[in-house]
Amino acid sequence: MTENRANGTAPVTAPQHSVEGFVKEFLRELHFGQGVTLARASDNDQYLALARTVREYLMARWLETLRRQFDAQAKSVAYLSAEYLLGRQLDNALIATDLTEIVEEGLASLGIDLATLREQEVEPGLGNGGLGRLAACFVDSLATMSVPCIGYGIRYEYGIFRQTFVDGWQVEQPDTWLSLGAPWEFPHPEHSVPVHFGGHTETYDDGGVERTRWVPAWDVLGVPYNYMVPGYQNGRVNTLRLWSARATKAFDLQIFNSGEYVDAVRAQTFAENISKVLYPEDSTPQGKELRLQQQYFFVACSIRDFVENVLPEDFDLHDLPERIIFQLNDTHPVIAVPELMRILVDEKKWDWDEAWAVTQKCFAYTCHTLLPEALEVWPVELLGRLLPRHLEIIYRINDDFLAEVAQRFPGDELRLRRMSIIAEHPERSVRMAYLATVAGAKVNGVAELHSQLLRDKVLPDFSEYWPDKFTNVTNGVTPRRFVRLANPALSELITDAVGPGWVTDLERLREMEPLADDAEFRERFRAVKAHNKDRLNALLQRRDGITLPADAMLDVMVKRLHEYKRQTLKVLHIVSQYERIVSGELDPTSIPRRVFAFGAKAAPGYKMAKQIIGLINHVGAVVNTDPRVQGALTVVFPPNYNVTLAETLIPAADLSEQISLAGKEASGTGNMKFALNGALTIGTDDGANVEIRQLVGDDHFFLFGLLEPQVEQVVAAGYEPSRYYEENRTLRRAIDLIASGAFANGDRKVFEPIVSNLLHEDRFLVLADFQSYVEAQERVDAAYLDTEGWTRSAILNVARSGFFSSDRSMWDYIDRIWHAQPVVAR
Ligand code: NBX
Repeated sequence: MTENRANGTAPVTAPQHSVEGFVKEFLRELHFGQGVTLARASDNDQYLALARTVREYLMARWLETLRRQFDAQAKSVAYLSAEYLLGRQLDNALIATDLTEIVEEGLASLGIDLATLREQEVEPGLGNGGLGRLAACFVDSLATMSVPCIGYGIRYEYGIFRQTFVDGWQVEQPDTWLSLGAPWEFPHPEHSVPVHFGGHTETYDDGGVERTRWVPAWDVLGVPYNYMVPGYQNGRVNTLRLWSARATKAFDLQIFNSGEYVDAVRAQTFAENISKVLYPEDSTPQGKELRLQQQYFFVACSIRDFVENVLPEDFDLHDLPERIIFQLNDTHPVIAVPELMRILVDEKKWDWDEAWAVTQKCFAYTCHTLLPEALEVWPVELLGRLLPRHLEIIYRINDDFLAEVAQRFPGDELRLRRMSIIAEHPERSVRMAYLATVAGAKVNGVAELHSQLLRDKVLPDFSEYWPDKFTNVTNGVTPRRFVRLANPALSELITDAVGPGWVTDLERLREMEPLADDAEFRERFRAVKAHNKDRLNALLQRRDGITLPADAMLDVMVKRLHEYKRQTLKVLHIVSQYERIVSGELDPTSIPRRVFAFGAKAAPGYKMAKQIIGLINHVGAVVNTDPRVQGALTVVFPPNYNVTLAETLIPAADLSEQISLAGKEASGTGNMKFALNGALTIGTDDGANVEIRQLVGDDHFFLFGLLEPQVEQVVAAGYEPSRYYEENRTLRRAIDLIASGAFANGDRKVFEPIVSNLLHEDRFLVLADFQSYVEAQERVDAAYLDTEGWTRSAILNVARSGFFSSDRSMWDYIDRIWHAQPVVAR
């Protein structure tokens, strides 16, 4: 090591962990970082200076973590995910460093309110929903568990769109999260990585060996932006490395030299488009060329980065499986498989079999869906045009694989066709889930039921072929963000009950169980809920001008808008309650007052989903203002549901709606967040609901609906939704009311597509489950009237949900898939 570098190991120290220490650093950042005096500083100046100050407290830990991990030569997890739905960074950094009180006091001494600065931060919404949020929870847990992990992804300039409503209909606005400054990121343009596209392949003679090389047509640069992933009060900070696309110099100059200045600039824009925007479809991939460019772009950068910058210089790549596991978050990064093969075979000049043996040990694949239309396929034509060498490699992988299958199942042509990575119809394309399954050392689903269905329904031939490859890891959520940060009042109550250790050892919540029978504790628990409702009310008033009625049950359904999730079922229930009230059948004073809260973004091109949003808002406009309802039913739909809103909404909820058709929701993770915050669930036997119900107990969960095998039977028997309409009077009246135009100023056409879809198609059996849902809602009403009983159930939900910590998920991945280790001190 050079003298210079040795000097570089001198300790980096954090600012003093005290009010004075903080204030001094904060003012320094304000003066020298922002270039303003306190007297003239805007809220944004103050926020940026605060963020940079907090960053300083993390810096020494970050550098130390890197040093330790390098010294330990430990196995790292490289989490490859096209999405990270991070949420705001400031509060998370404050709890990780235990600085909240110091900062609050220090700012107050300068006449600044921390809460105001908090509101300045625009959350990085670099994901669509569950899959992206899961990635964020996982990197949080690994940092907290001191497990070496690099999260790799894309630094989208525009994250998930900002949703607004115009007359109740969704209108999308660009998410300009970077526009007021990005204090949490560390760009490293000096570590940029070139990524190539297009062109052709050719063979050449390499000293008697015939080899292939790729002659690409164009390239871009990937610029890494590092983000801190602080562990919770453990001195660790892991790294999230997101790639941003820049035009390469060569690319510029070539055109520039020809005097075409404008074209050169345009070309630059073209290259930079790659990381411009997150695709907002969360379940029906659009097969767009730019999306495939995004996928290859970030995995090519990530593999190159790991091999060249993270591993020591003289590292023997034959030992790669001892140092890395690339976890594929769904199929989005699976092009990494042929990329690693290309590096080993074409660049390092290894034998194919030697390369394949290593590659197969370096990847594992997590599937997040059961919907056939959500399984990614890329047309061969497109893949071959963009990545010709990768397509050849995929063909070779497929040929070798099918030859193996043919040996084990001689003459079974149909099986070969079913298992081929290449589909022939409707057009020749690459099935990315099959490629991931063939290449991955392990394949996992995200809840017990999902993993079972994945084996039995989605990949049955593969699970027969490799029974040991398939495993389950039930999802989890980070208790730091979703309890400690989002619900300070409950956190205090829990800490009083079981001590502070629960934040990193969530099974400790069990120790609260006996307190469910303690009347005083229940009283305190209710006070926490009431406080959280006040907090939500204040936020919604400020944010959207929405006022919640006092003393109402808060019934919440927040998640992406999708037909399989069945927001429509909840709307039908609301409409039917409304209809029964106005027709005199139901006395509104006989049921608990309820607020029905929705939060959901629809993919911009998903017409039916947007219709459903319109319906919810229009039903709300009528129900909320009809005096006959006497305030018994209130519908609220704050726009732009995101992580930040979730953090205030979920802790206030009494009832959690998890009502997908059985066999369609892979896991769900919102369901876990609600249970951990003391909401009771009304839900189907789907995804992780199954495990939630098993853990919290039947008496504390409102189950309804067909079970997965029954769904299959109903569908196989030829499902006719109109029969349910004809036979169920309550249902018929609700649908008729919608069809009558009652929620569209008498215009029958507006919601006709929804009505006709329900009556004639109803792919997700909304009508079949309606009666069962209504009955479960009646049980909810009755249970809510028993205040003490309800509180008891809510406390037991919290106490028994420790299993759903993402720390536990991470231990399961380590145990079943990764075989990595925490790097412990010294
Ligand atoms: O992943 C979700 C599932 O629907 C949930 O059941 C599950 O809990 C969660 C985490 O495992 N899937 C999801 O969020 N998918 C996407 O967001 C998505 C995004 C882009 C895309 C396909 C799916 N092309």
